[in-house]
Amino acid sequence: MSKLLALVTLLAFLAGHVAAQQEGPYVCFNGWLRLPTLNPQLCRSRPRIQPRRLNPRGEGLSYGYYNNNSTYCPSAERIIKDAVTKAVTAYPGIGAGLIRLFFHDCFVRGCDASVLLTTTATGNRDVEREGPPNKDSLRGFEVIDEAKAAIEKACPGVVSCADVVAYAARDASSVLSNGRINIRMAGGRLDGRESFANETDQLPGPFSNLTQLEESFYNQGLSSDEMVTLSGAHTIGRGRCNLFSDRFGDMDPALAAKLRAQCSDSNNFVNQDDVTPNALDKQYYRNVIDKKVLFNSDAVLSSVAEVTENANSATIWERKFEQAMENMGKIGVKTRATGDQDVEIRRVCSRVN
Ligand code: HEM
Ligand SMILES: *[C@@H]1O[C@H](CO)[C@@H](O)[C@H](O)[C@H]1NC(C)=O
Ligand SMILES: *[C@@H]1O[C@H](CO)[C@@H](O)[C@H](O)[C@H]1NC(C)=O
Ligand SMILES: *[C@@H]1O[C@H](CO)[C@@H](O)[C@H](O)[C@H]1NC(C)=O
Ligand SMILES: CC(=O)N[C@H]1CO[C@H](CO)[C@@H](O)[C@@H]1O
Repeated sequence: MSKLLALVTLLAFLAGHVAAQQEGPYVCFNGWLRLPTLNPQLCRSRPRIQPRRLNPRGEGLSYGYYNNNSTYCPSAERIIKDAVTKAVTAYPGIGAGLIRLFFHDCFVRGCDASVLLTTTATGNRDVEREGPPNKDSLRGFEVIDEAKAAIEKACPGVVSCADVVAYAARDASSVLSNGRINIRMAGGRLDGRESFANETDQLPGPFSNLTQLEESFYNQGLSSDEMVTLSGAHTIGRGRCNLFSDRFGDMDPALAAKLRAQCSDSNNFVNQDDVTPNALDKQYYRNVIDKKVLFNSDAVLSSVAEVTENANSATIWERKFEQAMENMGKIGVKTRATGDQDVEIRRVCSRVN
């Protein structure tokens, strides 16, 4: 009976997205849809586009970028840190939101704050925020906006929204790990002026298998180990029931029973880590081993050796997480050094200048 219910819910969920899917010729939100049988008419795979590894080493980024005289705004990092600390202390879920915002920004068009736009230079409103992985799911925008507004008062037109997102993810990681995770985040990103919902199909989804996860990170210039390391962020924040309600049978029975009860409405959210829900810690890896994770994309990691290693050593995972977050912040960045066209320092993060 409940299996039937789950199936009906799933099909209803699919129906919503299948319609959107037919619009673009090549778009297929593979990992975000669990198509009962993969229908090639609905879901033609993208032609193997060249992975956007335009600037893999983050050319043009530097530490303390806004302490430099040509881009001087020495209060910027402090303003962001204060805004993030205040918001995350009051409501830890916002910290999870900020860390995920950074990931979703960097994986689509590089870390250029394209995820924040509600309307673009070409007047497009079908922006990344409207894409299936983001809509009604991303959070933390108001913290970015608050920090940016304060920075604009202190030094107008100097600090990019892309850097605000990156620093906010760093600071949220520090707060949620109780100071154990300290990412050396470089600055110097410029903001993009375009954003498209269909490009969010670059993001791996909860139904992705191991090959698909590895491939999506590889396409961004990140290794399989970095994929496993960064997945550890699922030790905080929330997940929506309809993205895992087909998996109760594969979970730890006690947790499955608890989640079933919390999932009376398939649109409900539950904690990703039932053990230490608001701590950015290595508990995620223990949960993978114990079948206490929500998504298929988490469960498939159980075959990976690094999971055991991370589960057994906080410092090993914490140092790798710091490095991998820094590397994620280099994906496809546009900087003063790269000579990209159509970039700017946005005044308001949700719209182009
Ligand atoms: C490996 C592939 C990944 C997949 C398939 C994936 C998928 C998901 C899904 C489905 C959710 C729940 C969203 C919702 O129900 O609204 C989620 C939440 C989250 N993800 Fe991931 N994710 C991945 C990697 C990452 C990475 C690399 C990070 C950051 C380093 C990250 C950070 C988070 C956080 C913090 C949340 C909770 C957000 C909140 O509570 O607002 N994820 N992810
Ligand atoms: C994505 O959407 C944009 C604008 O809506 C469109 O021009 C583009 O062709 C689409 N891309 C794909 C791959 O469908
Ligand atoms: C400071 O700016 C100069 C000139 O743009 C640049 O060459 C230098 O690398 C910058 N230093 C830092 C730390 O950003
Ligand atoms: C992962 O999914 C892809 C696409 O559906 C499929 O071709 C592949 O065989 C799957 N790999 C594994 C290991 O299940
Ligand atoms: C790094 C650097 O050159 N800093 C200088 C920037 O400008 C201020 C005031 O103009 C100087 O005090 C700093 O030494």
